[in-house]
Amino acid sequence: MIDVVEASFITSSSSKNNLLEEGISEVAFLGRSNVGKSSFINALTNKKNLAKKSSTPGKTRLINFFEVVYKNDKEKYMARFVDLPGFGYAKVSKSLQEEWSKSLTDFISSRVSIRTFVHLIDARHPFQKIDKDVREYLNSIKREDQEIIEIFTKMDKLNQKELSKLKKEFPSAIMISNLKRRGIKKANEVIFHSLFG
Ligand SMILES: Nc1nc2c(ncn2[C@@H]2O[C@H](COP(=O)(O)OP(=O)(O)O)[C@@H](O)[C@H]2O)c(=O)[nH]1
Ligand SMILES: [Mg+2]
Repeated sequence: MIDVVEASFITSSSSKNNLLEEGISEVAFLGRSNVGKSSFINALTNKKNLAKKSSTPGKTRLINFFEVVYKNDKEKYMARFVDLPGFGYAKVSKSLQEEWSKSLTDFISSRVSIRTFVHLIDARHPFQKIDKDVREYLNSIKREDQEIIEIFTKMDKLNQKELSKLKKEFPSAIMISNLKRRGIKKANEVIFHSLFG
């Protein structure tokens, strides 16, 4: 049994300046604005307001770092959650290149401490171009020691038929609902295992 027993905000920074020093294994969370990224970080850590649910204007381009302590039967494990700026807010989805600054892609591709990419996708819109671009981008930069985990959010918004269709299309994906707290335990375990084996 894996649990998050402690979680706290460390700092915000741009992708260029005042970056937190490397060292502790990190999970980088990415997804379109409004996909449920903040809610998911709160659900995983069992804290209502750790990641601000509605993004503060002006702060949305910042990277937020959180310290997280996992515990299993016997040991504690330190990790960090890295909340990356959301993308695809504009109605017309721009390309990743336009959305993400060079400094952000530099950060994502060069940060040694990132062990796991968690790519969040809205279960109601699984085939958006921007998510396809993110999938391709992550696969192109992924190192041997890194893992990509795709997680579909807002599964409570799908009916049984839509759910089974999604599961057929993405057999290995994890489905969650922050609202109903479905799939959160499983997600925590998969993320923990990607970090610590
Ligand atoms: N129905 C439903 N709504 C959700 C879920 N997760 C988040 N939301 C809602 O979606 C909106 C955006 O959530 P937020 O966590 O701020 O998304 P972010 O922009 O990706 O950080 C908020 O109104 C949340 O309450 C979910 O699993 N199910
Ligand atoms: Mg957010």
